[in-house]
Amino acid sequence: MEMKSSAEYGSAGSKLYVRETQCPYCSVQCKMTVEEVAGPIAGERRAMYTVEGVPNEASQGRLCVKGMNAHQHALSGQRLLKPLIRRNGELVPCSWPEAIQLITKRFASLRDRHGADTIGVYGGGSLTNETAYLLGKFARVALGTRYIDYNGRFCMSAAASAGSKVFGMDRGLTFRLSDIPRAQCIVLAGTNVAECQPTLLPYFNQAKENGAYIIVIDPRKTATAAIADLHLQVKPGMDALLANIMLKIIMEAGLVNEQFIGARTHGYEQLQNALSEIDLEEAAVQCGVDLSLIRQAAMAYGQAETGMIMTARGVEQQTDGHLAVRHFLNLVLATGKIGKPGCGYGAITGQGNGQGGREHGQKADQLPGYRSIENEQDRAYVAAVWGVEPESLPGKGVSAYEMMERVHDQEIRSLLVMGSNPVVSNPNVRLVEEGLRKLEFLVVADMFLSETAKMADVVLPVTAYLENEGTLTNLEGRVLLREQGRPAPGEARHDWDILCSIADGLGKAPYFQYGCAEDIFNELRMASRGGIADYYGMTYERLRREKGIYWPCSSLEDTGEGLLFVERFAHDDGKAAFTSELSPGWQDVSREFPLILTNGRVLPHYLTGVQTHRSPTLEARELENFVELHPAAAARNRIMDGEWVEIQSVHGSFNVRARIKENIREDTLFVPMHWGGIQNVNRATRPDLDPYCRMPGFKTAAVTIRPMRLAR
Ligand SMILES: Nc1nc2c(c(=O)[nH]1)N[C@H]1C(S)=C(S)[C@@H](COP(=O)(O)OP(=O)(O)OC[C@H]3O[C@@H](n4cnc5c(=O)[nH]c(N)nc54)[C@H](O)[C@@H]3O)O[C@H]1N2
Ligand SMILES: Nc1nc2c(c(=O)[nH]1)N[C@H]1C(S)=C(S)[C@@H](COP(=O)(O)OP(=O)(O)OC[C@H]3O[C@@H](n4cnc5c(=O)[nH]c(N)nc54)[C@H](O)[C@@H]3O)O[C@H]1N2
Ligand code: SF4
Ligand SMILES: [Mo]
Repeated sequence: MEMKSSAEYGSAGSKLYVRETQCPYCSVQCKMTVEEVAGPIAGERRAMYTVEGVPNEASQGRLCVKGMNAHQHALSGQRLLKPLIRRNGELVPCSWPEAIQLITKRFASLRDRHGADTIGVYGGGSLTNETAYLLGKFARVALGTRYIDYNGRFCMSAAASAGSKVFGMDRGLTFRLSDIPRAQCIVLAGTNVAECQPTLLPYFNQAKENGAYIIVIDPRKTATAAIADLHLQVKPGMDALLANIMLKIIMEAGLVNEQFIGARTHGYEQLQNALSEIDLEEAAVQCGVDLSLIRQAAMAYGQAETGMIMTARGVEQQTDGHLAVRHFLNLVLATGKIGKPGCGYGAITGQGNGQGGREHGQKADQLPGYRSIENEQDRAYVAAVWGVEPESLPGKGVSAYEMMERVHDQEIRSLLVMGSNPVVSNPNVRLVEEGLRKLEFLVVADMFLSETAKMADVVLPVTAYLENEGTLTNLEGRVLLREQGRPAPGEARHDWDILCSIADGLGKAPYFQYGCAEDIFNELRMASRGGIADYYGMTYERLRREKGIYWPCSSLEDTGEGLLFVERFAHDDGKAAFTSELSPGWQDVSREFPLILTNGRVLPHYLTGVQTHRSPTLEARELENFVELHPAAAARNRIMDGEWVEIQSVHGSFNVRARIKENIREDTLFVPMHWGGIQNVNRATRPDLDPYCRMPGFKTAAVTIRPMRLAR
């Protein structure tokens, strides 16, 4: 593997000077420089760094506190620098050849004894497109297993499947970020942009300055709700119904766009019939929102000349997440607010490569370019690119949580985890932990000894965002090249390089011959060519020069599409599909478990916190987990501000500190997801999945709460 010499990293001699990199965290993918301004002082380990935003189309030079401090984890003394292997119950350092030999021996033996499907692969949305692509190829070609899925199942699956069904294509935003200020009405449903994509907030403020009316739908008055003209404090899990109410009001007010509906959609009549059954008053009570407020929202969106609807995990991480998104898309289609400037739908993607990560084959049913592993033509095309027989490609596997169920049932006996911390981030983690303990062989590739890595038989140290090269696709569908900024520390290796070594050990070297990430990208271009997510027209050289290109991009001359669906949708007939199937809702609370537990994020931490807990500046902002609860709920449950509480569902319990706040509904508790162990909210989330996309119902669980001082 070739590394640049240190001199090329900047003019500051041995000091760290990364001319341009990209934030490793969220989907905006802000560009930045990192510079060491003072080296470690004798006797002290600390050095000082400045981080500056570099203008790119999305972030326009802004950074949030996470991006500004991301280098702290990458440069942390806790980085894994050597492979680790379990001996006599302890993880101890070993050499790379030893680690790779053991992995290939165990994988080969499992495959030969029990079949390739006893080995599972579990990826992540932080991986570059190159690694995500290679992981999919590795599972199908090197291992021959059907079992591969990734953490994006918990993130993007509801919106992705809804977009595919309704539009025939799934891309986070159907518009450019720069179109946001042109919208006259913006609906932000279950998305807390202010904390989760902070550098996007100025786009919304700009829209506000231009006179836009902003509606936020969230059970809490979040920092995002603070910029809204109207806040609908919906009961968790009721978004699908809320969207139906809004549409029925719009229909009754005659604000639908008949011309658009006739020319560009189908299924409207069935939808009208379905909605006729909804009683507005009753439905509003079920949603926990005054009908007059919903009416105000519906009229504002319906009457506006231009408008956008955006959803994120609040709407999507539900057992009806797929339908909930489709019902918001009904609103978009019925008013014809798509395919023109200032209009459209956006699923705000989550992880740095939440978008690209779902396009190139780490999903159970997918091949690169958004091709389907169940479609004969798609299989034949990709098999030809890979130089294998189509019949040799396995069929589709199962979703991330279902893989964990199969691990628990010992149908899957070995797992390779790359870029995820599933023992913290899965729902119902008690089952996941039990399952992982039963594995015969667990391999984890990570920068740190995460909670999952601690359980592994082999841990492989990987390079961080400053050290590897590759492309990532931001929430707009814009592909960005992140260049290598510094050499790998210790013996850390690139994810893709590790996959090639294991493939080599399994006798599949001829299919895994790459000298650098760019070689993999060039193969990805071919594999995605002609697919929905077509990257064929992009090259590293173009990405460098043009600073990012939207997909689809089918030729070297193609400049990519920023604004989608201007003339036609991506289905064969060019039309978009309305949805008339109403949501069954969720099981709701009970007398025994009377409160609704929802969850999500806070500004300074990222996902399971493996990275941000290792950044002193970020960690100092939130040291421990907490539950946000309303004063009335606190009083009813005899809870004082700041005290430790236990929250329990039928699936399990966890302990956190109480934070009493007026900003949340009385019937709802909110707990961040950034802590593992006893503070992990996922000890109480439920295993139920959306039947369409297998998204877990993270955002609703029926629970009780009580102070620890009253614990039995
Ligand atoms: N600081 C920070 N930023 C992040 C991340 C992070 O961990 N930390 N993670 C990144 C990733 S991977 C993702 S997926 C995104 C997630 O970005 P978001 O989806 O915006 O984040 P969440 O906090 O999970 O949920 C958003 C909001 O949904 C609300 N909510 C909860 N239940 C419901 C409901 O039933 N209906 C409605 N309408 N709203 C509900 C919550 O109160 C919360 O304010 O953020 C990305 N950015
Ligand atoms: N209750 C609840 N649970 C949730 C959610 C929620 O809202 N509520 N959100 C869900 C969502 S949207 C998501 S995206 C998931 C995320 O859940 P996880 O997949 O567990 O996410 P991370 O905490 O980012 O874990 C990523 C791991 O990969 C490592 N890593 C980072 N970059 C790389 C890399 O380039 N290569 C390798 N090999 N490793 C790397 C990190 O150090 C870390 O250990 O959580 C889901 N779980
Ligand atoms: S976390 Fe997101 S908004 Fe913040 S700097 Fe990183 S990419 Fe930008
Ligand atoms: Mo996510």
